[in-house]
Formats: sequence, structure tokens, C-alpha cells
Amino acid sequence: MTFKIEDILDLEAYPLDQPDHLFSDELVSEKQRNWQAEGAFLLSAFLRPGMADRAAEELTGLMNADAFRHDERHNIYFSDDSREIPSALTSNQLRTSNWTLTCDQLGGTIIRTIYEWPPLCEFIRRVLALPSLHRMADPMACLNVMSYGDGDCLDWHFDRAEFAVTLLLQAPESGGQFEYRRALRTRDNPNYDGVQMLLKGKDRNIRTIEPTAGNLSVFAGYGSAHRVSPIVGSRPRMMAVLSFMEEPDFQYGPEDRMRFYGRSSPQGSNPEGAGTP
Ligand SMILES: O=C(O)CCC(=O)C(=O)O
Ligand SMILES: [Fe+2]
Repeated sequence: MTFKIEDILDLEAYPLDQPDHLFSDELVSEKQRNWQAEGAFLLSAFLRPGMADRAAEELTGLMNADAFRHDERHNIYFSDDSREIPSALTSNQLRTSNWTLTCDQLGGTIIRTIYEWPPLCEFIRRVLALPSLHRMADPMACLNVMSYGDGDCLDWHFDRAEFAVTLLLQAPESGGQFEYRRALRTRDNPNYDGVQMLLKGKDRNIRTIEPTAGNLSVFAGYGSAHRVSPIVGSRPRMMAVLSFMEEPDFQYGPEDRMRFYGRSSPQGSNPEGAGTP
């Protein structure tokens, strides 16, 4: 069954399709205040009731058939490049595991319909006051859905992109909270001492967001360290990560694709030199 965007999103509460609506300006200003104060903003109950369940249901079969098992020890930078980083921070002491689907595997799904709806990108651009914003050009990385089962987690890390947009489709029975430490580094100041304090458990400025299905959140993932606590129980935590970039043509390299997705090219394509069957 295909759903129209107005059946999926609560466009009465969030009239993203009507930028001239009086309420739209108010909504943008309110989210801008949250963004400035907290390095994050939230659209709670962005999906209409029942729609997160529908979206999760159609992903469950795909997860079982096609998802990549991402399970690795890593450092907070998800990087093996130790040229500039102090050695205490490059040792792979953190652990992440989940099942991952990429955009090329998500044709015809509710989550892909949401991601490709132009007013969402335009709304985020307005809140963040950016001159331009695009869906990420990478055909795999632009939209990911991660399923975290009992004991799975995503450990402390920084993102490569300036900010991340997430939409929770299914909450676990317990655990799976999103924790973040706002503004721990900038492009000019890596703040290695601060990062070490965080990893030693000595940072008191960590905020926690409880997982609620249907909520969309935007957070400053480059500067804010963040993690997802271990999931408890048999219902997986299912989270979509929607990537928007200021650069129109940003693509992951083959090493990152192998690391996060286990393939170096999209499903169904067979470019020369790529290792995908
Ligand atoms: O699952 C989440 O809440 C955050 C996801 C995340 O940080 C990431 O995929 O980089
Ligand atoms: Fe992240």
C-alpha cells in the first residue's frame, strides 16, 4: 500500500508544505531558539498515530532479508587515522552493533517517501538558516535505517556531517536512550582533553532523550559527542537517519561504505572495480 505524505505526517501540527502559513514562521522561530539553546530540536509526534508502526512493519522484512550486520570496536572518531589524534583517543575501546539498511534498499517505503519530500529539506534549511541544503548525493548513505536488538548499542562518536536528522520508527521495551554532550569540539578546536574527560565518565553535561516513536530530531552531530545506550528486550529499536548536506555532491568513499554497509556500491548496480556481487 502506498501512502500520501499527508497521510503519513501530521501537517496540521507541522504545516511544512505551507511556508507562508502564519504558524510556519512561529514554528521556525521556536525551533531556532531550541537549536541555539540546546544544539538540537525536536518535532514530537511528527508522524500521524500508527504511521511509525506501519513504517517499522514494512522494514522488518527488509531487515531480516537484506540488512548488514555492523559490529565493531572503534574509537570516538570512527577513524583509524592516528596522525593527529592523541593515542589515548585512537585505541578502539568503544563498541557498536546494529543491523543497517541503506537508501538503495528502501525503494517504495514510507521512510523513503518522507526523506524525498522536498518541504522537509526546505524546513530544516530555514531553521538552521543555511543558504542552501540538499539531500546527500550518496545513493547508499543518504538514508539509513538501523535496527538495534537486545544488547546492541551505538557507542560514543562524533558524526562527519555538521548535523543529523533522525526519526524513531520503533522504541525498544527499555534502554536505547540517546545521550549527547553538546559542543564538545569545533572545526577549529578538537578539545582532546574534554573528549578524554567524557570517555573517562567525568563529564557532567550529558543530556538524555528518551526514545519515542514518531519523533523527528535534528542535532549538531559534528560538534556534539553522542551515543545510544544498550537496548533491553526483544523489540528492536528502529531508527532512520536522514542526511542533508550543504554540498550538493558529497559521497562516501569505498572504505567507509565497506565499513558501515559491507558493500562498496548500491544494490543492483555493478560498476567496474566495485566488489558487490
Ligand atoms: O540512533 C540514534 O539515535 C543516533 C544515530 C547516530 O548517531 C548515527 O547514526 O550517527
Ligand atoms: Fe551519530
